[in-house]
Amino acid sequence: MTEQVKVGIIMGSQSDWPTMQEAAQMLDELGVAYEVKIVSAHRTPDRLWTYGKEAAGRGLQVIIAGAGGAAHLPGMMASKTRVPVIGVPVQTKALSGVDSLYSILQMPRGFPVATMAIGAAGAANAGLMAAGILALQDEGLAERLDAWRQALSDSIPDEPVRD
Ligand code: RP5
Repeated sequence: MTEQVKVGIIMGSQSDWPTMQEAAQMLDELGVAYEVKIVSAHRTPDRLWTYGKEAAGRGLQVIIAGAGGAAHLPGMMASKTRVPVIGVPVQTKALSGVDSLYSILQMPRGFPVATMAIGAAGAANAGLMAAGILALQDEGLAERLDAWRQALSDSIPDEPVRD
């Protein structure tokens, strides 16, 4: 039997993958099944519509959506599904990702997107956030996430290296 995929990682373009792979790697590390798709608010609006319409019925519990520039994907996805959407602002050349951040962050009341930091750290944190949500109902995952967090804390030295 194949494992139920509970996390959807979507992005506006192939060019977002180097950033969004950080979310995928985090889910790999924590043993969370996910799918990865290119879904663009502007270039494939019908795909966005269908993905959002079917998300809850397909058993998705969290959607991680990354986009850059006029980054409407996370917000539009949040408009189409009640499945929680975590937004990742992809860093851009022209405006360093502040454009992406503001596009994703400033949602109107009623349709929230949980917005992460710009770029790779934001994508990695999106993976951790998705895992944290799923861990509320998955003891094994909760233990793995606790262990991951502890290992990170343990890796931080008490004092800086002075050269
Ligand atoms: C957005 O436009 C994508 O999310 C991407 O970050 C940005 C640029 O896309 P490409 O022109 O690289 O395909 O829709």
